[in-house]
Amino acid sequence: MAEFLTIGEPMAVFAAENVDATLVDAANFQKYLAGAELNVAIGISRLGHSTEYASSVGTDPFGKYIIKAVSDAGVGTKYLDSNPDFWTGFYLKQRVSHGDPQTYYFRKNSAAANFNSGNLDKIDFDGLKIAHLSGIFAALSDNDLAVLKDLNQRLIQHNVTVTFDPNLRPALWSSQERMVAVTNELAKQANVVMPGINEGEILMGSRDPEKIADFYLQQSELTQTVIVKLGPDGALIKQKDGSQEVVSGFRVDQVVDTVGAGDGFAVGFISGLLEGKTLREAVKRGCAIGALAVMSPGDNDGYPTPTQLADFYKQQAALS
Ligand code: KDG
Repeated sequence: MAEFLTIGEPMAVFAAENVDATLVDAANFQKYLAGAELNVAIGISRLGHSTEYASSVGTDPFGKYIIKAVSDAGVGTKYLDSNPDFWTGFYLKQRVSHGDPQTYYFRKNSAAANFNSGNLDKIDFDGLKIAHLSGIFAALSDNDLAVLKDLNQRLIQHNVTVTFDPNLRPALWSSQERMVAVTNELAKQANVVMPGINEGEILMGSRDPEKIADFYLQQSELTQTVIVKLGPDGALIKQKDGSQEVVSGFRVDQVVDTVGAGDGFAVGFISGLLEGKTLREAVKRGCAIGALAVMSPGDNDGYPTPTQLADFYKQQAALS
């Protein structure tokens, strides 16, 4: 079995090439592979770890493209099936000169939103060390929320470390109240909770990173570590025993696209843990890969190989 597992919705993304054009006016688009949890699996695989990704696509051209691209990226496809009854999701993404781009989803009732819960029985938990779950899959359908909870319980039974990224996508939820309630409930079943500071504010009402961390540490026995992502300012790590530390981030010259930076952080953090790094080193790597991610137009194409990661650290050391 692989060291790492995740479950999510894979998509094709069409990223506009014209800078600052609206999605209505943009004329040229480049196709890339997307999906928050898949981004994490791709990044971890690129760093040399064995990964599996559970999901479902349609038998349409996007589904075929995704199966090929996932396999080309070295991510295991044992739990990625094709369902002829549903379409594969895709989305459009703006290219902006600053800030976050506008996005538009075509993913309602997709194959991934109809994930076959029987597929969970196929999962081999032997040797699995870390699984990454995110609020996006929970938002897709009641079916997927039940699947996510079931998988989470199986992971706990098999002593697999569970990392959880709220990944708030308001467009996918019926209401903000439901998004907040379900996301905070899911966080209780994770060993490591990784909200962004803006997400923390929506989820528990404060922008104070320490208060956000305390909220998640206090609401569950299982949660041992909370990492609050602070964007270019790095991240706060807080642990159950009360110890805490802020790890500084990296500055980049030119931000091309911010989508996928949070997943890049997860790539760095999780791969660091898989390699036996300290929490601090793993979070630092998360910050590095988050920074590398914003320099590329696709959602996961900026994630580094081990050599590219080492080069990035060298360049940053030379600058300081
Ligand atoms: O985190 C990046 C993802 O948001 C992107 O790849 C696709 O919107 C997306 C999603 O919901 O997975």
